[in-house]
Amino acid sequence: MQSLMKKYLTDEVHGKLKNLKTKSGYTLDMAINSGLENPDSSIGIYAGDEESYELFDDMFSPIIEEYHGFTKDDKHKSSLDVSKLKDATFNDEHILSTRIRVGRNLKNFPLGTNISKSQRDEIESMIVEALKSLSCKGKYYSLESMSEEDRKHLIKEHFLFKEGDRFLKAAGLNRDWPSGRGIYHNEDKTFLVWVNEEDQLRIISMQKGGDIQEVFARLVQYLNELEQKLSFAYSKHLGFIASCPTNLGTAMRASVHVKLPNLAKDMSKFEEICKKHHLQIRGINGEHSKSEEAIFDISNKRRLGVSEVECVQDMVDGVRSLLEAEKFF
Ligand code: ADP
Ligand code: CIR
Repeated sequence: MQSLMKKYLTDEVHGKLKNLKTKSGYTLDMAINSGLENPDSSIGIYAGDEESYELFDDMFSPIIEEYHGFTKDDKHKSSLDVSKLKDATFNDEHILSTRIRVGRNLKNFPLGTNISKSQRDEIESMIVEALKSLSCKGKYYSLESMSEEDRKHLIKEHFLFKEGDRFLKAAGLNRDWPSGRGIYHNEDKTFLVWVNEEDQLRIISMQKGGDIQEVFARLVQYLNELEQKLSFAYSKHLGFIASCPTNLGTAMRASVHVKLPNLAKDMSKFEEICKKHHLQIRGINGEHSKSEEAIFDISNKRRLGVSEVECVQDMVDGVRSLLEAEKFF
């Protein structure tokens, strides 16, 4: 598989961009390092700051267009109106759990790929302060002071990010690990915030079963509360700014863990339904992992040029089609 970075990095584009540097000191070589070091990358490029998307536009634009179907003339849109979501409560034993996350980064800071240790620590403090204002009861756990046993348990239960992802490492995102990183969660772990992983914030709502409506409503409620305290990097054209171009726009990934033993036997049919509904298939432990016991992580693929409601609706409609195909296999 060829990454989108390799597909669009022509000699001409490389020659034009190779000597440019953003104000925070990010270069094209830094942006493409993850894809060069990891030939199995699907995308292979990361931004260092909001300016990277403008300065290295010749590189980012075609990738953004191919991944999201979003052109330079398109406009991003937003809607967090939970009441607009249709038929989003499943009562089906095939759906084991639901998770919706958005990525966010703070305005006026470089992204995690190009941040200094002191900036990362400052961001952690700002986020921890903002989390104290949430109306839910929760606590922040710094990764530095967490026991190895607790960390492994949280990862196994799908609550915490893994360490040492080679794609993120080559993008500069694991520097000074584990300093400045951590996780906030409420008592029953249905609302969580990852701090300083791939993006400075990953804001997550999750629970067992298929009540996607409830998961979305919870996310929107606490996201609105956090927005009262923190200013997030946002551009009119690209929406919320993220390190990886696949996360621009809504920065939303709405997923279910769903058991599909019949469809697992016919991957081309499975993939055809996913393509029709703009869905991505991941494994049981997230990106770059494998499916186990025919359980798949199914999520919306498009995040830019579509609203948050549309992202979730893509997933809801696609999952309904998959469940029907599974039943009448
Ligand atoms: P992200 O979703 O932030 O892009 P990953 O794909 O690495 O990153 O997933 C992060 C974690 O969330 C992984 O442990 C993954 O298994 C878990 N996860 C994703 N979707 C679900 C879901 N619907 N139910 C339970 N856990 C999930
Ligand atoms: C890659 O290029 O494979 C990694 N940097 C992850 C890219 C984003 N993930 C995705 O859309 N599957």
